[in-house]
Formats: sequence, structure tokens, C-alpha cells
Amino acid sequence: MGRLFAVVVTAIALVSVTLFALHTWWLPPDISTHGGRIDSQLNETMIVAGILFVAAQLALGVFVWRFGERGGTRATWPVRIFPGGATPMVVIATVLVGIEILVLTLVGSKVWASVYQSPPPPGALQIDVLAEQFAFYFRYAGADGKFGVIHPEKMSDADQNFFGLDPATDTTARDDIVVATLVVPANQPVALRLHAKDVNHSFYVREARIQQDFVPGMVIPLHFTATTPGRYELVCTQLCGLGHYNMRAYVEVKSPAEFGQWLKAQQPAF
Ligand SMILES: [Cu+2]
Repeated sequence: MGRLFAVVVTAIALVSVTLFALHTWWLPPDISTHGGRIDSQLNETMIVAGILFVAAQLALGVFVWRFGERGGTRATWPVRIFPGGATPMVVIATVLVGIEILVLTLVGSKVWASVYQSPPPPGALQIDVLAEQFAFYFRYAGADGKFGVIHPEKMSDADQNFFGLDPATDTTARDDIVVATLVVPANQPVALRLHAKDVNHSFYVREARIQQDFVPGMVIPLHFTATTPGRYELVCTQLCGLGHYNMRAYVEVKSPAEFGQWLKAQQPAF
């Protein structure tokens, strides 16, 4: 049994590493300007963690093969030949893995901060996003370039007033455009403001390498630049209720000219 287990452990390790190395199930192509940095960070993490994974699994296989069937006999190799016995070996392994995790964290947090904690480029197109159980809505400022003020008590799905606007008294709200698909121009920075009406939701677009939670009571900024026209799925990745599985929308990236035409053709919300 011991040797069979050693073979199975080794085979599982090699097959799973091969699947990763061949990119059998891999990320969709990146369509954002920042995604290259995220992808290379992910690759780095995969390679470093993969080497450790294979080394640990192969060592496990070797130990089980050599010592698995000697019931009651303690393993003496390589503890006996390692200077000082088991303790320094365990300490060294722990320190090495600790350094690896710290380095990945420090390097990775720089990449993360460059995307999520940098200000949007000047001139970015402002779009408001509202998440609620179980839909997303997107708001453009309209012809006046100004967003109407949000009044949470006026939010009403029945009146299709998803953002809680008050067009009767707020003139800036009257020409706001509210749609259920996020349309953005290619190669132009987009600055989103994320609002949650009820519970936590998340804004996740695989191809744009963007994932950011919505938190009720907070307005969370998120900016990115899409490079490739197309239609991409936006999904909620926070378990937000019974309809969570079905909470999604689409991001349409259009050429700047097509985007301009699309925006002109939209009717104001009121
Ligand atoms: Cu949700």
C-alpha cells in the first residue's frame, strides 16, 4: 500500500503541474492596460509556488516509498545526515517559505496598489455603478457633464429610479443616462464609482483583470483602461443572496467613435 500511495502522490503532483505548465485551463486574454502586470505577478507566484509544491510532493513520495512499509521503524534519513538533526532542517524550511511568502506579498502589493490605489488619469470618463440584489446599473452624466445627487430614500426599482435621483428639483439629474450594460470607449481611461444599495457585491471582469467589492455606505473608486473592443461578462463575486448566481451584466468596449454615437443615442433617464 505504501508504495502504491507514493506512486499516486507523485503522479497527481506531476499531472497537476503539467496542466498548469501547459496552460490547459488558463486566463482569458487580457484586454486592459494594467493587466500585464497582474498576469506577470500571477505567473511569478505560480512558478515559485509550483516549484515548492513539486519539491514537497516528490519528497513526500520518496519518504513514503522508502519508509512507508516499515511499520514502527522511524525514518532516519535524511535526518541523520542533516547537520544537527531535524530541528535546523525544520527551521530552515520555515524561514525559506516565510521569506518566499513575504517577498511575493511585497512585490504583489506594489502591483495591486498601482492598479487600485492610484488616482485615475486626468480626463477619465466618469461612470457611476449601482449594485443591488441582483443587478447592476450604470449612470453617465448626460449632456451637462454633471451627475444628479443620489437620494437613497428615492431609490425605487418600481419607478426604475435605481440611483435615487430627484429630477423634479435637481436639474443636473434630468439628463443623466442610466443603462444596464456598461459601455466604455477603447483606449480611454474610465473612472467608476461603485455604490451598493443593499449588501456587499463585487465588480469582476476577468478579461479586464479587475475585481473590486461594493460596500453599502461607501463610494469606492475604480479605474481602468480597456484596449480591445468586444463584449465581456461582468459578474458579482460576493455571495449576496439567493439570486447571486444570476447577478451579472456585460461590459461593451467600443471604438471611441462608436462609443460617441452610442452615448448620443441614449435617452435621458427622465
Ligand atoms: Cu451581488
